[in-house]
Amino acid sequence: MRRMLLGSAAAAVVLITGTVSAAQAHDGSGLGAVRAATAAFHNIAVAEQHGYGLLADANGIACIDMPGMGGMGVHWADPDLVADGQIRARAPEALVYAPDRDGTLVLAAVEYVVLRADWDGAHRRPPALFGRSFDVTAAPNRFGLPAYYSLHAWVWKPNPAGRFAMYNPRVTCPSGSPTRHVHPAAASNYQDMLDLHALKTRFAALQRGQRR
Ligand SMILES: [Cu+2]
Repeated sequence: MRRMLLGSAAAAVVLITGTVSAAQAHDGSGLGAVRAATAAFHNIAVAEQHGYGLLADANGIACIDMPGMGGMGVHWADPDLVADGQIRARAPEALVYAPDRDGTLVLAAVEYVVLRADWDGAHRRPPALFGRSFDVTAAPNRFGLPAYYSLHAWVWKPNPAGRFAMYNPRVTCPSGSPTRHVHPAAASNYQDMLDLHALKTRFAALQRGQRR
């Protein structure tokens, strides 16, 4: 109980000061700030109010797993964040919810995503957060995306494979679960995000042209 009280006191300090350094003092890695920034998103409705939407792969599969490695779970992603070409610790591009025993989705991880072309066009080094370099997913991939960088951080559910591993052996996607496969119309997909991204890029180019 005492530990719990101390823990919530530290969380309150993070909320009050809102600084990354306070959070780093809290758990030594800056992950406390990520928890503080995403705590409200345990409620999926709140996440949706903040711009996150259910995401499926090119085949409409929502619960992402990899036989032998475990699962990620179901992603809610913010297309604006995916398309902005930036990485910010407290604004993850995706929230990852793992189905619990009765299929209820429980917030488990956050995921940072940036397209490789966007990042490499503006930086000399690949992206890193919390002292970890991002994973690279080549194209073609199940999401129909061009190559992208991503980093999972299992801030809400322990991952025996590692805090920043892509898959969590404790996450499974039950085959009968309604969250496993969704009707394409029910979820956005990365292609929509890319279309949005292309639109924004064109818009930015137009604005630059007008300023000249
Ligand atoms: Cu993921």
